[in-house]
Amino acid sequence: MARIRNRGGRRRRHPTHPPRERAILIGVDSRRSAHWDIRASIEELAQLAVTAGAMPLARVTQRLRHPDPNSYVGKGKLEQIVELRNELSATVAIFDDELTPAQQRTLEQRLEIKIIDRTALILDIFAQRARTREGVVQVALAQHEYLLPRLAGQWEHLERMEGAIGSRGPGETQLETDRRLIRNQIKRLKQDLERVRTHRQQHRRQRDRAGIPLVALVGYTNAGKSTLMNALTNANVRARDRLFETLDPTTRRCRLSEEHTVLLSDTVGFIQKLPTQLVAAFRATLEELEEADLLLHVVDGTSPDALEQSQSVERTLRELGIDQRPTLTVVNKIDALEDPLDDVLDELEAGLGLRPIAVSAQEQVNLDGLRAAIERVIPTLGGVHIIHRRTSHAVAG
Ligand SMILES: Nc1nc2c(ncn2[C@@H]2O[C@H](COP(=O)(O)OP(=O)(O)OP(=O)(O)O)[C@@H](O)[C@H]2O)c(=O)[nH]1
Ligand SMILES: [Mg+2]
Repeated sequence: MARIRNRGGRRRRHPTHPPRERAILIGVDSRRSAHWDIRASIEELAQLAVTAGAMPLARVTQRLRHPDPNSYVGKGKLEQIVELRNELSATVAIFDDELTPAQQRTLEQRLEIKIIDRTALILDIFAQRARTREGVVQVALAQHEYLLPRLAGQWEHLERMEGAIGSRGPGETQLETDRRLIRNQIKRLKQDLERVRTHRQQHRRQRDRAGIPLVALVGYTNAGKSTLMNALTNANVRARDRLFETLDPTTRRCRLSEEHTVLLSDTVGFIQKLPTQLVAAFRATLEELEEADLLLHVVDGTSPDALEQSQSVERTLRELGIDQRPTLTVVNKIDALEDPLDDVLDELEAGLGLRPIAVSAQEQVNLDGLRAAIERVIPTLGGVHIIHRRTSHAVAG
């Protein structure tokens, strides 16, 4: 079943396949988003939209203290968006934050085109990408959790109308039926995941017996984790210039030298405003990270937002409770930097408290340096507070 769905997904996002959704992107520049420049955030939303198969035609931003609780943007802005919709024959409006059910309803009524928020967009991309049973189930769970509180919004006005003409019959309303179906579905999906998890734990126990250290790649989506994985092992993971190319984890042996071999694991990337439903649903996948002895935090050095991206990765690691894990920061794509390498490294060191190791996974630059750095850390793994700060004794091993 998963395979059929995947094929459908692939066909849907093929670039020559019409019709592509014509999208207006909308974001609010509020204090909440202080650490992200609104333009960077909307640019990323555009990438997400393209990845999901839409065509971004216009970007609308508004500076507000908070998003409007009723309509996300203000009244005047909403008028402008209606005009834009007409001018551009837009078919979808994509919002840069997760909308509340109330905002969603107002916007649907006012704009009369499909309303999608950042969370739904990311969920959609994940649904298109999921290949394994585990991936499919996790995404489906996240989508159902997202949908549940929004069902009320979809049906409320109908019910009220029905009530007004006194025609509501006995038994369950449509809303109650739908909610019950979704809740049952959520329950089933959770049971499925539990089975996957048990299987995974058994698998892990076997690996533990082998006593090989586990090194996990983490980082912002599109940073080059899979490319690095392929460069360090012969994993053959698909690496492409698209957000969330990788969903399912891959683990391979990685030979560092004559003496040392580690297991290297590549997994799903992170993004700012990562939907909480996804983090929760992907716990089973992310548990792989909890087992890791060392994290390699891969940063795309060519991104103007490299520091913001790596900080948002650190926030997610904190959320997952693995921010205290020994970590090496790896700045990737140094073959394509516009700024001097030292400037990039200095900025990240100042922001993260760690001097990164510079590599190019694609051009295989300084991979020996990276292997040597991992190797230096290995004897200290199993201890607690190793190379977390840049201490010379930690890397002197
Ligand atoms: N110039 C340059 N491009 C790179 C390098 N490493 C990766 N890339 C490119 O960056 C894009 C993303 O690479 P991936 O390896 O798929 O990135 P990822 O971190 O696995 O991304 P997700 O799985 O989507 O989270 C691809 O187009 C790669 O070819 C590098 O060292 N230099
Ligand atoms: Mg990847």
